[in-house]
Amino acid sequence: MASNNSGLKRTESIADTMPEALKKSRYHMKRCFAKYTEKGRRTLKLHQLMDETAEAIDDVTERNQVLEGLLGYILCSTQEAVVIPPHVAFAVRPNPGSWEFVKVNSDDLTVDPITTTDYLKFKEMVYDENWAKDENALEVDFGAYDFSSPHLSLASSIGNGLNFVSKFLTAKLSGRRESAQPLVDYLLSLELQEEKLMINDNLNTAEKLQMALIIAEVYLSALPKDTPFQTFELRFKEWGFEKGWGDTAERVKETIRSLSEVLQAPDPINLENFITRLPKIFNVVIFSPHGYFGQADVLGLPDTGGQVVYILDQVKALEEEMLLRIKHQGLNVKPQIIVVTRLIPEARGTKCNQELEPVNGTKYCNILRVPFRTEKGILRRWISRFDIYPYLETFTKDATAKILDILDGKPDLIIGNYTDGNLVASLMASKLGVTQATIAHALEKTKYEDSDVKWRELDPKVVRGINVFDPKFNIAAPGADQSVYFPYTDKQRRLTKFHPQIDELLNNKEDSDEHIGYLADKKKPIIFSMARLDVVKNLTGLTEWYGKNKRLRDLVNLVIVGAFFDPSKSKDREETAEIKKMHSLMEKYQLKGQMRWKAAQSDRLRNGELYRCIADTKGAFVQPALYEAFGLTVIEAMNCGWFTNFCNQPRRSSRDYCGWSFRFPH
Ligand code: UDP
Ligand code: LCN
Repeated sequence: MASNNSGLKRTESIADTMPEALKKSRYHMKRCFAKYTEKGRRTLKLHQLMDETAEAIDDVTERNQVLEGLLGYILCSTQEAVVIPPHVAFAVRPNPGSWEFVKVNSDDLTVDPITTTDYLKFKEMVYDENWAKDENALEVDFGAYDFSSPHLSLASSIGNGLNFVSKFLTAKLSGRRESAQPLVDYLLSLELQEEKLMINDNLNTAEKLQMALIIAEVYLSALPKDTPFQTFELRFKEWGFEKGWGDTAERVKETIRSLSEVLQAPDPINLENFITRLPKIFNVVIFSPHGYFGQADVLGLPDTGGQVVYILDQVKALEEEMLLRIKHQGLNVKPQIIVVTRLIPEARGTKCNQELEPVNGTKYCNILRVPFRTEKGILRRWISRFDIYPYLETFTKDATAKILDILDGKPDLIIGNYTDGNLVASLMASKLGVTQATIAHALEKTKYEDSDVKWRELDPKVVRGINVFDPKFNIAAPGADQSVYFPYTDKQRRLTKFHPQIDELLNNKEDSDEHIGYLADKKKPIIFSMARLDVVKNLTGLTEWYGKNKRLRDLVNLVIVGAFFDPSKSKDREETAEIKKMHSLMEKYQLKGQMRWKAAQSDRLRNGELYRCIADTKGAFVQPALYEAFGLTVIEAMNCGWFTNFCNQPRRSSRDYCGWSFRFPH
């Protein structure tokens, strides 16, 4: 399709160019729009638009001709369309973070540009006309939070906020002493347990600081590189310097040089370097209130997926980095990271009823569990993450008191995960006046179809969401533990002790509580997927796709890992329905002999080896999620084998299928 050959110049809008494009293919477009509108009011997703376009222009050559130019580009960039005959409104996202809305009249193919608000109103008309027309209806617009700080402008810069901020600050510093005063004040504010760091009040102006830096650098040049900071600490103090510059003469000199250059002739790389070296963060709080947050026996329980794995890995990596930085800063302090979650008294054999639990593989990190409480007392059982919101304010208060007690003061950074974690993090951060970081890996809007119009069930109406061009956004992609997820070709490291169990897991023919189905022809490559059994994860979609495709069934086997088999054992509404659906698909397509469905697996080391054993069969890992077709399994699979992906392609004929696949070498 025509994304590289759109004929659309950067300065042209879709509303400007679409009328001409429609005119050129008027005959076919009339047929297409008649098709889109024939079923009356509804919303259409991209794959539906494409399917209906294909039905309306059934000659492939003619269809390709029409779709090769601008119209193909517009259709491919359409995220959804809303039909209220005779009109069809398109929400088009030509580039990340850039949206255009147009309304086409299917009778005469005229095109009108419309605003976001009008588009949302139009969409709401499909679901609730009274609400859409109500002038007093609640309208939430996050645009109001979009402060006047400068924003990125290029789509390619999205997620590189730090880089942008460094450039912006560099321009602000501009080498003039008076412009550097905010930086001096910031350095003066740094302290650890009420002891000053970096500089004291003797160096309270840029001029004094600059002079002292020159003297210090000359002094350090005469010392052996590995001279410990303590050797010249007193001399430094007299000049106005405190701890934090480095652990050796060499490192202190580097930091000093870096700041001298920032003050003299600022450049973004030096500035970022200098800021990275500053001793700022010693105690961190990470919120993940919902779910069973534990280190054992929680995978497969509701609301515990990548997030638990991700946070535990993140905590280990963060501690390692903090310890290294603190050492390099020449400080002697133990950093603390506290992961805060809810305490569940009825913990079903997990440790989720334990208040404090050290994080395995770390020195100073703990999980702190605080119960959900109302005036009636403590909530004893697990509840779905959709139902926890009424408890969060009290939870924040209780958690804040505990944290202040454990840390003996405020944390330096509060991190929120997921919507609930970020809500709690915001409440606590604004109460304590501490910086908040948001991990925006999964915000619910993108996970639930049409959640903006199903607001009665899900959320209030939202006009503009976050502005991805805000420099506060930085992409820090999650990774996978390389000691667990390493390439299948790394023969020396392969965990062969798991091979008998994996063989049993894949090949035992008897159905049991643990597995259903078997693989009659073991020589075939395996298509593999592993996830919780949520609707969004779409493991049932993959199964159906496989079941329907005779050629694929002849060529490869399917192995699915996820959930329990007995729907009555699941406490999660959605999971129960998916388990039932999986059973019925296996029955409907008679998949036994070609498909193996194995209950959720919680042994990470064995799972790593499982990915590699699938790679041995020259199979593929598939992530078939309907939305958010990313996640840790994708990264784990990538680490275990060679891969290709075909994500970002529009969903086409297979209605349920979209996602990533990782093909291991052939
Ligand atoms: N996982 C597992 N056993 C299972 C299903 C999943 O160990 O039966 C692990 C998987 O290896 C990954 C995590 O759970 O580490 C799922 O993370 P992902 O980001 O893919 O999905 P999420 O559940 O967070 O949406
Ligand atoms: C949230 C999700 O939904 C997963 O897809 C991610 O793997 C997880 O967070 C960690 O980033």
